[in-house]
Amino acid sequence: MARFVVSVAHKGDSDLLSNLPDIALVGPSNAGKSSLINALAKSRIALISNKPGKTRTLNFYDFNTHYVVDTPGYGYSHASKTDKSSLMKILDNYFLGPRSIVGVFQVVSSHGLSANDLEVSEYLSGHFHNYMLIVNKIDKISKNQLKKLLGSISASTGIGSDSIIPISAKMGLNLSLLNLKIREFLK
Ligand SMILES: Nc1nc2c(ncn2[C@@H]2O[C@H](COP(=O)(O)OP(=O)(O)O)[C@@H](O)[C@H]2O)c(=O)[nH]1
Ligand SMILES: [Mg+2]
Repeated sequence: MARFVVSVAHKGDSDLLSNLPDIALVGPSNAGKSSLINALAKSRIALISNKPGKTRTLNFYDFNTHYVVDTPGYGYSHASKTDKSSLMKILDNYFLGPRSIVGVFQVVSSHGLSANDLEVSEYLSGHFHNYMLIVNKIDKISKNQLKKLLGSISASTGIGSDSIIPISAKMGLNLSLLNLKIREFLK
């Protein structure tokens, strides 16, 4: 069973981690990263909050074969400037640091991509070939809206449709496809 391991705010904290590979979740606050971790774990190991901008640290969840890493939500508009830059520092240190990051999933909600999402997508797709975009909360839109949304995301990001995974963490939609991708990244 998956379990929460450690919240990493400073470099030294990561000494507690083993050298299992990381699957990283990146996304704006409120996209449903914590909900997705709970859905993958099939238990409530991650904190879900209605208040955006809660996660200020890297949270490592041990899934036995790998860690799933919850990163601080970017683009939280009410955060102060110093808060924002300290968040970016945490992300930078992580992405450029010693961890073996075998897969990166950017999680966005079914509202479509913000300018911030696009910027992050460009950065991540340029740095990681095992990068995919997860569109969460598809339970909130119709099949037709989803089809249009996927088309427009593909057009604006240049990400192929086979690298975009529509899911609902809440309803458990399409999680088996996501699990399959995670397995492929771990190979
Ligand atoms: N309708 C719907 N709501 C969701 C879904 N996933 C998450 N949420 C809700 O979105 C809010 C933010 O979720 P959370 O997992 O804390 O997002 P995080 O900030 O990215 O970790 C919560 O109120 C969740 O219940 C989903 O698939 N569908
Ligand atoms: Mg969260």
